[in-house]
Amino acid sequence: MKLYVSLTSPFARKVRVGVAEKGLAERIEQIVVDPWNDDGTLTAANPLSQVPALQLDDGLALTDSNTILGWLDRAFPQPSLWPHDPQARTHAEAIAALAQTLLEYTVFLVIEGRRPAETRSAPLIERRTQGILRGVAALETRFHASTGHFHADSIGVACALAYLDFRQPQLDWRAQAPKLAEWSAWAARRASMRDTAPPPA
Ligand SMILES: N[C@@H](CCC(=O)N[C@@H](CS)C(=O)NCC(=O)O)C(=O)O
Repeated sequence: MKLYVSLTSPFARKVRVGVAEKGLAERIEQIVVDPWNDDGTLTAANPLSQVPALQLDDGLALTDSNTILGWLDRAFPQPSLWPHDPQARTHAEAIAALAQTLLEYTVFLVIEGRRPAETRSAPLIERRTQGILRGVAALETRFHASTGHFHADSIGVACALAYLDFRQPQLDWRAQAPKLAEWSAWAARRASMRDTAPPPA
């Protein structure tokens, strides 16, 4: 199996963390590509030129971090990325979805920030920024910040907060989320998170 990643993509990081948590590092070859400047390596697996993409041994390529994590959990059920209890699972899925949209909003700010200043949409930047801050505030009260496991919701939240620190360090999310700040410091020390931290810019 081949996993196409970039070392700065938070979506790819979610999958890399999942691979590490499941102890699959030896079974999945990770290929580092630049989705914005691809020589055809990535588009052969993912015609949409996005990471992460997982090429299975039978040739089928899976795209999208959640689809890939879902497949990994079915193909290698232990340790599970989700709680067994249906109610707990629904809650975890709600949190994972919040974290995913937080990531999407943050990536939007990064992409918008790379455009010439006069072409940026100030209202949309403001809308996404406020959305991020409300999303973090919601996680502060809704996320069951456990240190007893590292399920897919935890992976998503940890990657989303770390990506905010990486790309939007001026956004002081910790001021409104002290519990999350403490948990995020714990998550950052986990081997799977330490080993997938983006390289210094
Ligand atoms: N929904 C996808 C999003 C993947 C995504 O947007 N990846 C970015 C890297 S952070 C990418 O490859 N961007 C290149 C592009 O959109 O052209 C997921 O969860 O995996």
